[in-house]
Amino acid sequence: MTFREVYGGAPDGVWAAPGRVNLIGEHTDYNDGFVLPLALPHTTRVAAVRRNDGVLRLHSAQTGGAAAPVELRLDTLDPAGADGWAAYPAGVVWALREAGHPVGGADLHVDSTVPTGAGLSSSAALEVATGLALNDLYGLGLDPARLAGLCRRAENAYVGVPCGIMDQMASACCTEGHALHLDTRDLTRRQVPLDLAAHRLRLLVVDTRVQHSLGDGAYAERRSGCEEGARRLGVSALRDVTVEELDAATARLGDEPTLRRLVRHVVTENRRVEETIALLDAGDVRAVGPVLTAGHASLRDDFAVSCPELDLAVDTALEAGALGARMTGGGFGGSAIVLLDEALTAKVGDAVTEAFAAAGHRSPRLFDAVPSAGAHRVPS
Ligand code: GAF
Repeated sequence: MTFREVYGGAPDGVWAAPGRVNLIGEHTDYNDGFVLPLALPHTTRVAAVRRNDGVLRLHSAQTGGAAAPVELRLDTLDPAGADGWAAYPAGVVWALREAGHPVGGADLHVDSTVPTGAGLSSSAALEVATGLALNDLYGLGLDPARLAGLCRRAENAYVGVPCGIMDQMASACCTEGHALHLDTRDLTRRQVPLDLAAHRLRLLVVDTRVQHSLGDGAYAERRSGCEEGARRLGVSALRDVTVEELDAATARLGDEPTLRRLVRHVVTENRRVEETIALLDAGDVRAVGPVLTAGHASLRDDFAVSCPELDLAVDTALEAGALGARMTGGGFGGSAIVLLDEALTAKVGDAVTEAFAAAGHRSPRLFDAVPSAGAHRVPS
């Protein structure tokens, strides 16, 4: 159903926010580290109308044709009652109001092409599109980074998922043709040109269709392990440990193999982001491949967030000639990315699809990650 079919009128506007893949820098954002995501062409669109009676109505084209919108009163919004997809936009309204922004109600209609549960930030896309719509409708004047921060707060405190800031910042701040180099400690950022076509390269996304969820405890466990590691090493975050200090640092963790591995992943992953940036700045995009693959090995062996389907996608792509491959996002399912010569696209894609069939896995979904625009108002 469209906005008009649900609410019986035209929206004041339509706002779009993209999903993302992360090129490198995984599980570094809640350690004050570096990340390098890019926005996908897939977006979540929020059509919205302002209302001033303290009522929030929410409807999604993805919820199987339910005719009636979810209706909530703003003065009763409460994290304890958050449930289902509506918790994300409701959480954004809650976070804006908690921060003192005068949001008085809205009718929202959501439609999305971002695959859900695929580790491609469909949640952040929904939050950021909602936040941008309210920012414009109520003239709040929030810049993209502040908006991303409030969307993250919605996810942490209202929905109850302890994510870092990468996904909301990627959705809000990426630009077409670039990856976003973000320092998650102070949110300084730089747009890094990523012209794959000029190098006859492609970045393929392999959605394994193993549903990934950050809410089931394994993500929170990794996060608190990292915080424990930082505490024991006497630093405010693992970002403060360098690769040169790593051996001494892990030795100090003593007989704690799990903690040592978590620390090693984060410290080496921050270095891999720096290496990738240096290669991109030097125009040596092909050389990024092995850095991605090393990142996958670290997530698989040290951080233990991969799964058989992600490993199969990565290994098969590399055997078929890809330059590099890794899981992307939080892990435990979701998607892998593959950097490859554009001439090898069909060969690598077919090899992965066949390997999944042979292993008895669901058929993966494959598509191109073209560095796309961040959140914006859709011209009417
Ligand atoms: C998920 C989280 F939402 C991000 O904050 C980040 O931690 C990522 O997993 C892992 O890099 O996407």
